[in-house]
Amino acid sequence: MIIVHHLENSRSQRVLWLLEELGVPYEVKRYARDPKTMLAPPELKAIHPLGKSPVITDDDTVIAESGAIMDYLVERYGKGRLAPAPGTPERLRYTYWMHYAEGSIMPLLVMKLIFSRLSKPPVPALIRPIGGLLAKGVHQSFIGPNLTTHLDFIEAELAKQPWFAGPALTAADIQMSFPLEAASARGGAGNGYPRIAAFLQTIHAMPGYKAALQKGGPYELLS
Ligand SMILES: N[C@@H](CCC(=O)N[C@@H](CS)C(=O)NCC(=O)O)C(=O)O
Repeated sequence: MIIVHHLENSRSQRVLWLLEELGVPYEVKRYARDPKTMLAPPELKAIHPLGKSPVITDDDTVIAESGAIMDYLVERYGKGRLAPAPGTPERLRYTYWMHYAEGSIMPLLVMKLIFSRLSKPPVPALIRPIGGLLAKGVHQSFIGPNLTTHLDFIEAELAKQPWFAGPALTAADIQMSFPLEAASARGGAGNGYPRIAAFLQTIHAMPGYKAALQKGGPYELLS
């Protein structure tokens, strides 16, 4: 039996969506974030030493890291679904986006989130103005321009085909759903990105996506 160790309001939501699309039975073990720090609870470290989510167990096998989890599930349970055939240009695009999501765009979005918190509790009130100035500087000089470059790139790619790897939904779209949702929640993907907005609207209406939301419980992205 597959168990998804699911941290609330997190990247692991997309693992539930993939499992719904694959139609594989699974169990969800839900973990709450620390309300002050928003970090994962220590219990997750008992599953994998990094204590992050997602992490899944499939009987005795423990798999961490979203991309590795996606690859494992598609290879083991996909029966050829949700991934383009090996050796095709679509497969190369699939591999690219599967890695890009966590390797390129998520670090920027995590930085955006962390810097935005420098001017809010639990940072002591006295230090918040300095934190705010620091955050503004880093945003203007690094995070903002880089995010714009990335979102412009994604918008242009979605103009070429409806899904990231080609004409049909694949696990790469499921992997990319989280950074796009995070960008949208963190104010990075506003009105200037109609194709990204349409992509999000399309996936949010999909039965598998909705079923995953039911399984995972309330889902509200940190912003
Ligand atoms: N690249 C990793 C990132 C894992 C990660 O940072 N997960 C976040 C959830 S969105 C987490 O566990 N945060 C809580 C914490 O750092 O304590 C993946 O995709 O699996």
